[in-house]
Amino acid sequence: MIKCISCGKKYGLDEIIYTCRVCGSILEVICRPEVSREVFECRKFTMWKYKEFMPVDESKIVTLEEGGTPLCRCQKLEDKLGIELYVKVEGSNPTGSFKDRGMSVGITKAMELGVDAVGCASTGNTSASLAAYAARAGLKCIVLLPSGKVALGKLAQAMFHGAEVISIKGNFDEALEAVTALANEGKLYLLNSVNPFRLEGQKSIGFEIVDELGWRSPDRIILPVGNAGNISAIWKGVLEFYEAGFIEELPMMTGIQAEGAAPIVRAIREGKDDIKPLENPETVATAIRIGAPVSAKKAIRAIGESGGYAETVSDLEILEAQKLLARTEGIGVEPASAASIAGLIKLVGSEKIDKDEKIVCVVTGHLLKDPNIAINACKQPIEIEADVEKLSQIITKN
Ligand code: AN7
Repeated sequence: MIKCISCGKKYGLDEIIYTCRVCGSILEVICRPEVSREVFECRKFTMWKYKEFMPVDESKIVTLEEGGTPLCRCQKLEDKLGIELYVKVEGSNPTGSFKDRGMSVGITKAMELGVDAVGCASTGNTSASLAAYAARAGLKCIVLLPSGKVALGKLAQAMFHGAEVISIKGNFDEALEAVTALANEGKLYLLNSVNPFRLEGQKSIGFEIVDELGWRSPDRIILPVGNAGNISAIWKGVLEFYEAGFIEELPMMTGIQAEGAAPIVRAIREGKDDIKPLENPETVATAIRIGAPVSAKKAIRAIGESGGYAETVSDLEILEAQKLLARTEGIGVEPASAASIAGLIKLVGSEKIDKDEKIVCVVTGHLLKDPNIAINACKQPIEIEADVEKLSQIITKN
């Protein structure tokens, strides 16, 4: 069943519905399979390893074998920060971001419902992922992008997978409003994370983390927050495994926003249970350049219930963390993803995080998503002839 998170009104799993018809609040899918942990044993490591927890018909899934991403221990950063650190590398998904998990479930649901067109507004990754999964399913795909604010790799993916890409003169929040209106007119099936089936896929990040840690929860999970779907989804995942008796503890959910786009951090600091939309969000991390996060209520609840924390980081801190992760651990991530590492560094520095904590930072998208940022952050290559003498002079000098 689908249930309103505010008034509790229930809806059927086959209803096309994005917000509660009674109170207007956001919805969640209720999923309580009766299985034991042993059913997962010997299955291939993709997010479908946990298929009993996915509310779709498993015989008809649309998949690119998403999930099953690496959980890399980061020894050098551990030495620097004095904590136990693992990084969940979501850039290893088929289109290079965690969005693939949600799209696999979302597009499967779209097929079950028998729709012929899907759509979204996006800061980039959602559109790249939707375009690929819609192509695989043979569905028409329409994506609305904020003009001039989508990283090159993501734009290339959305266009190349055959989506109808429309550039909106406005920001993400305005694009989302427009596409939601189209969805409400029945012109397309909306696959932004307001669609609760998206989060059902993304909750598998939480499943995988505790599975990989030997059915133990880390003390804390840190991740970047834009629309706040992912932090809500991961919390839902760990909570479902906790309620199923698969794990005995829960992680403190810790959300990081860019200073110029931090309505959730502000709401939490003011003790509110929902945000006040921010008119002109701005950050170098274009993926999380969002002023009116749709899943804010769920995220604020997750952070509160788990005893977690919300913090902001500056654009400079984001770019420094991105480079640090790339150069000390070999993990290349896009700026938004580096917000989790920047947040970790800031919270260890301000002693909000204890030195004996076991921490998982989720890095959400691949470095190549935003090649311009990467190239502009580096010294440009020297161009010379292929002459051994000149070459050896240069490499010894450097
Ligand atoms: C790399 O693609 O919102 O808090 O339209 O691409 O669940 O929104 C992207 C979000 C973090 C934030 N990291 O996740 C979109 C979009 C990366 C992202 C987020 C996004 P949410």
